[in-house]
Amino acid sequence: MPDVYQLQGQRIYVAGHRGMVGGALVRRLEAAGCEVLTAGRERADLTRQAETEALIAELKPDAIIMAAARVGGILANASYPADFLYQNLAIEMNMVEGARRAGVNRFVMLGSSCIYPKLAPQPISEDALLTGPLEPTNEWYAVAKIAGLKLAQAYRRQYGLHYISAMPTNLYGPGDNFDLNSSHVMPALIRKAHEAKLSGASEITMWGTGSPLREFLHVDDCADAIVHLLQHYDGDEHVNVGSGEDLAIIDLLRLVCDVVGYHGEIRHDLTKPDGTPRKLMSGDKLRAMGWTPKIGLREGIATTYQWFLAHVDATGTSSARL
Ligand code: GFB
Repeated sequence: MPDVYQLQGQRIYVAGHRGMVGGALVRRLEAAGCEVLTAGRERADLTRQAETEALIAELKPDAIIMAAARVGGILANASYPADFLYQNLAIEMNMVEGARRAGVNRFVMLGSSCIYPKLAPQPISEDALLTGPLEPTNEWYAVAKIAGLKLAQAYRRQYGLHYISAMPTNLYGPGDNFDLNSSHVMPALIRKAHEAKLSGASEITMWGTGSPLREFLHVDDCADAIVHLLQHYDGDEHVNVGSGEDLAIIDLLRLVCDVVGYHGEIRHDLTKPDGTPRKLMSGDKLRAMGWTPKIGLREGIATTYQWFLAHVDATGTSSARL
């Protein structure tokens, strides 16, 4: 595919560089020969308009990738609806308007597969957006992410800016949040299996029935796809970023236990929600642009477990990027 944007030597601001996705983007862009710009929360609180606009005016990047967000797993989403809606809307609005004011011509907005209706036909193609009711456990986050992609579209239409949006599936990898109350399922299961192995526990407890199906993508593949879009895509519609394969959560747990080396019984905590029954995205649009994922699920889990062993201490807090 022809390039719409040459990366080499470009100054690219990665918002949210301390998060799992932002960290992966920094690594990927540096490998591509970009000058990567970052700014921590101590320099600017991105939920504050004046601070965000001043930061972007000062950095004056050639492009921005928006990986800053309030994120979390199913329980965090359901427990903090106001935070997930307000903080994400504020960050998106401040970043997009700040970018326009500073004359930033290229911008990649990141969303999530939860933007689609709870019962969307599978695999979910981009045009399923806004065709039905959302999954209640994360509708607040989903509404904010839908607003984010609409902001990018609106700024393209009104101002002629090259703003695009990417919608990643459930991500995992180095730099993930391993806190059991706020994390997504993958880091939670890695940690639970590891701790069960260490303590010699006879059983491990997962949330819900284990029957929901989820698609997982390693964060390094996700960063690679986002950079691919920055280089090759300049369209109005958002683009799904996934692995193209899903599995039941119970099978994910079996796989994680196998990688970690834990062989106990599986128990279910049915007081915890299942969430949406299935959300496998269609990756046709991105594949047609010449991108495919490279990291298999077992391999990705194994390297993420190695990262967990090296960086997360006994209290579950990480020494890096969390
Ligand atoms: O990854 P997760 O928290 O979020 O949960 P979603 C996925 C599935 O794993 C649910 C089950 O069916 C959970 O009930 N699960 C089993 C567990 N054991 C555990 C556990 O120990 N911890 C966790 N967290 N889950 C999120 C959205 O939805 O997906 C976000 O809430 C975002 O907004 C993200 O869109 C991509 O996949 O259900």
